[in-house]
Amino acid sequence: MRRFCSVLLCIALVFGMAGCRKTQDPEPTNSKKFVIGFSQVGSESDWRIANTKSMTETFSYDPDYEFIMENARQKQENQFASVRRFILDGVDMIIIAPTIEEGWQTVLQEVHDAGIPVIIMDRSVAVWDDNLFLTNIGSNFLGQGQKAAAWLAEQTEGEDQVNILHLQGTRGATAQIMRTKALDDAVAEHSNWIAAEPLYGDFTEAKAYEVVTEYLKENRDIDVLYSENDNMTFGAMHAFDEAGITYGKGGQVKIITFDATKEALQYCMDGKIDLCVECNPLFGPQVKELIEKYRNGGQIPKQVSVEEKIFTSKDLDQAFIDAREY
Ligand code: GZL
Repeated sequence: MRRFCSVLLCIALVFGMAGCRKTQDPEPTNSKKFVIGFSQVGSESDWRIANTKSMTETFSYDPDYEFIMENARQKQENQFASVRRFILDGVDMIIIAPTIEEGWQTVLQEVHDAGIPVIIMDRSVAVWDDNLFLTNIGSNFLGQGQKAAAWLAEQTEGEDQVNILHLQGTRGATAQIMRTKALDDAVAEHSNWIAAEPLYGDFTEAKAYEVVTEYLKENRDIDVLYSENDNMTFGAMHAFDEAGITYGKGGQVKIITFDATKEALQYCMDGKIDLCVECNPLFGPQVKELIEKYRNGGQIPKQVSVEEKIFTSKDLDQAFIDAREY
């Protein structure tokens, strides 16, 4: 009998345990992830691709974060739609790389009213209340243009006339506004500098090739190309080649370009581009540092800039270029 009871007891225990297992609470999940909604300008340039890679690598592999990126394909209205979706999703933070500066007041006020913090990254926004965002992290675009102008002044000292072809990026983007301002200020200071009506290349290689090809049909008297990003420069170089216009070391046209991507640095070392002005896209880690500081209750500055340099062929060698991340 005793044996029978012990067997019954074992059976009861086994079923009890099973039942217990079935009713056992699920493992407690780890603490809630910090959800970031990121509205990116687009994929218009090598610079932008590198910037997206830096942000994605910084946040997507960190278990503490959920990173949602939406590509606006260079249209501000797509960014507004993304930001409003992020509000509805109840994200913990919104990061915006704005296509252009104007037009953000209303949607940033909506984000503010929803109590979601915002980081403005890369370019800036023109709003009358800078409490609508935590911080603006990006380059000193005016400083970049001023470095280029100072270099050009040195290179053209004593020349009677310097004819400048100005290739502008996306009109209204901070990078375009400030790189253009630097050139306009320098032209005003140098009576021998003549800048033709700027061409509009929208930071893309295809658009730059198109507008420069058209321009060269009527104008060939160019001494300098001031191109507001590398991809537009590559388009212009293609157009110069087809028109038989030489450039770089010993060529007709001095080329100044912004971003300093690997391909541009290679052209610079090979004597095809005269000056590369660095614009650093790799600030994912810096953005994460700012967010961690914010999450720990720290104060973060309203403006954070990134370190950048200028390069001519004498600053470059193959090992340096190969080691570059973008
Ligand atoms: C600069 C960035 C610009 C790059 C271009 O921070 O906004 O946009 O110079 C990119 O290559 O398209």
